[in-house]
Amino acid sequence: MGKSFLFRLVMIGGMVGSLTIANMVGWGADLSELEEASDVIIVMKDKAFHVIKGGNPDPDNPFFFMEAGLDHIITLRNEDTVAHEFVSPYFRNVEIMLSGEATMVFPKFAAGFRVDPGKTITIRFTAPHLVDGMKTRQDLFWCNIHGKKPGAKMRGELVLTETVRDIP
Ligand SMILES: [Cu+2]
Repeated sequence: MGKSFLFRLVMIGGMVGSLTIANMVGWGADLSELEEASDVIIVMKDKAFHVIKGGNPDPDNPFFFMEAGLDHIITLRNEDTVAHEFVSPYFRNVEIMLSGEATMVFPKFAAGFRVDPGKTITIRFTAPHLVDGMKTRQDLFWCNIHGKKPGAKMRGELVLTETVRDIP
């Protein structure tokens, strides 16, 4: 695999309010290396999210964990024949670096990525700190095409926990 990536970032719905997704550059590593370095890997298949690393693999109840204040790498792989999205209110105020080919999407109160069939992307960001006294923070993530309605399959939860690992 080469070291160059195609970046196709398209703003849909316009930039709104406090959105600070920025600094979207590749960071020079191979996508497969990035996948290996990922603490969370999510496969989108059969119109469901399969969290195969870093969370619950059950597509009926997908969730994954992140630690507050630490760097995280998430790989998203679309193995379906239709495009899927990965959006969350969580990403509205997080600065994200993207590797791979995706379309940025900004549905109401959320932000995220649309990944075409057969494509893989990797995103890297620093998880925010928890507000004082909070042990965890939970946010929904969903596919805004197939998981918009409560009860739909393409909906899951992102769980931000207290920092457990040492910060170097
Ligand atoms: Cu979808």
